[in-house]
Amino acid sequence: LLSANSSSMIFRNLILSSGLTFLTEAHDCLSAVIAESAEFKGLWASGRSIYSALGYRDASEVHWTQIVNIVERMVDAINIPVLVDCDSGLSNFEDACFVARKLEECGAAGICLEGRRFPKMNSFDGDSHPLAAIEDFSGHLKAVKNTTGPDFVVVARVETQIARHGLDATMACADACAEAGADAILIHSRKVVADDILVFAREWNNRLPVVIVPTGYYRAPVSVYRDAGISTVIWADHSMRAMVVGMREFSGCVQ
Ligand code: SPV
Ligand code: MG
Repeated sequence: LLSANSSSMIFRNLILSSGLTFLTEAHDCLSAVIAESAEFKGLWASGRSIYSALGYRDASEVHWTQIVNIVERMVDAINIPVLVDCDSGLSNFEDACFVARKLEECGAAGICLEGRRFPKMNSFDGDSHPLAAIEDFSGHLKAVKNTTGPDFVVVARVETQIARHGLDATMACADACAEAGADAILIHSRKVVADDILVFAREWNNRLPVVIVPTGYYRAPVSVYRDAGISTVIWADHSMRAMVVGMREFSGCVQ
């Protein structure tokens, strides 16, 4: 069993390393164990997949204590670091630091926080994506960094491209996240091609490691990410998708 400190340290080294790291989604203990045995170096505790498994929408409908319980079970069963999808904090601003600390205490290696208002909606749902003001988001990041230990990894997820705010807004948001002490930038896009991500990576020039989620643009070969200097790729909901397909096949409901 990894101690909370060493799992954060291992994860920190992974995202800072020059190679491309792949994290895959896990939503419970079993999917975490399977991913570890497939030799993934780390896991993404995906909000969307955890909520689906519990029968909720990806819209902040699950109480944060449930997330902490699930992450704790995953961490107990494996020896690889877990990055927890914390949406816009899993709670209101006042409680968000407390939630981050609880996740650190239960052995998560880090959390990802996105610049949205609570309650959030999934980036692939609908067309309206109201974001948090940059000062609120960076204040939130700063507060979480001040409450958690020095190795605990805080990934800032920039959603400006999801909200179609353009490159200037994206760079301004990423700058504010870096100044607030974020350890990496997750730049999200729902496009089917990787161009927005690649433009950002070029402009950003690895000021902090860049994390991506190629759910829409999965056809881009991974060599493109390597060449762009991307740090980490998250396969964000793939175990859940595989599970749904497998169960549908078994139960004969594939048409
Ligand atoms: C998740 O897996 O919950 C994510 C990634 O946040 S996405 O669904 O692509 O927004
Ligand atoms: Mg999510």
